[in-house]
Amino acid sequence: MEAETVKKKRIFSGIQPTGTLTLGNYIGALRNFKLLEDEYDCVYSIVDLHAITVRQNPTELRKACLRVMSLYLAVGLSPEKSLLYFQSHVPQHAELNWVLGCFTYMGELNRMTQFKDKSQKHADNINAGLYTYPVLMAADILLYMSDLVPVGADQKQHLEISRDIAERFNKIYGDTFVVPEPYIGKVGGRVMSLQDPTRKMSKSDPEDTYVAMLDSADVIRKKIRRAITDSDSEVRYDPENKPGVSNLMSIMATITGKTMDEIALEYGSKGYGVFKDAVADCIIAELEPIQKRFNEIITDKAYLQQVMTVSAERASNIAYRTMLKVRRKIGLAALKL
Ligand code: ATP
Ligand code: LTN
Repeated sequence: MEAETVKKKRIFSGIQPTGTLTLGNYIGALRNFKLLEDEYDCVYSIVDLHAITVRQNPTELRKACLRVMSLYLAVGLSPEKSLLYFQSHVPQHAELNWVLGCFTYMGELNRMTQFKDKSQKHADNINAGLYTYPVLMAADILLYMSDLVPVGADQKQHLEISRDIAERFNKIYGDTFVVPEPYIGKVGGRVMSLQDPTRKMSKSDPEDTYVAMLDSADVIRKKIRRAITDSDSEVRYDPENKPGVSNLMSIMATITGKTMDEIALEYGSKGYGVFKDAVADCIIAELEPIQKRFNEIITDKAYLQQVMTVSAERASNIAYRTMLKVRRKIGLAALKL
């Protein structure tokens, strides 16, 4: 009997092309994208429509889009194995966004903590897109019948609303969407700010609060040395009382694969200076090869264009089929050309 080919489960995730990607984006998301690439059928988008929920400079946005695509490729994602494309190149994202918006309650959106945070940060531009951002995210995920969504811990609430929308739709119209599961790393799901380790590291905060994936070795070392710790000098994992040191330990643990106990044993009494240098060393060793590949890819515009075109076409085929099904289920008249 012929061996049965088992269909791989599907992954979807996305990163916004805003600012510069940080170590938080890498550890919480991009690194897992690569780790999961062989086991799953992966769709990785650059969610440019989400990016415009805050005001962007068009020239900067265009550059950031190509930077994120280059980083996808530089971490080793393969355009032969995975789809690497821009959200705006597949118009069905916006179409499904509208449909799902009609199945989302304002009460649900009112509870979203990211909306509350971003409204505070951008008080002069609290627009409707920022408010319905989670609906577009649900559309991204559900459009591809995704089983699993690798994200940082900050996106857990958005994943929950995506699941609720999928379940609600399925209940009304019968099985239509796959209800997605989040994939959040046990360690590294929330990398904290270097200057305020009680808040998540964020690319829209001041420079010294994050390590950028494209920072030079010198800058990385400087930022880690200046990271806020505590007045004690023991390297011990205790996120509540020692959030700064615990954050650096988590970073080291995800990159090196060492456990917290091993790190504590190795650096426990050596003092923060030695420990911080070791943390900087492992970040630099991890990012340097990525940066080298990035510098080659970013200048190869023809290659970038080819990857985004081929992937967008393949993504569109999947998205088109989902929308046919959705249109039929909700009772829109079929257009036969
Ligand atoms: P901003 O900081 O401007 O709000 P962001 O970095 O949170 O942007 P995205 O670029 O869309 O937003 O995030 C991409 C991925 O990186 C998401 O899966 C998100 O959960 C993850 N991520 C972002 N920051 C962190 C962090 N500090 N720790 C772990 N994962 C993170
Ligand atoms: N909201 C996410 C980015 C994002 C996303 C997605 C992540 C948009 N669509 C779909 C996973 C799946 C953020 O990190 N800010």
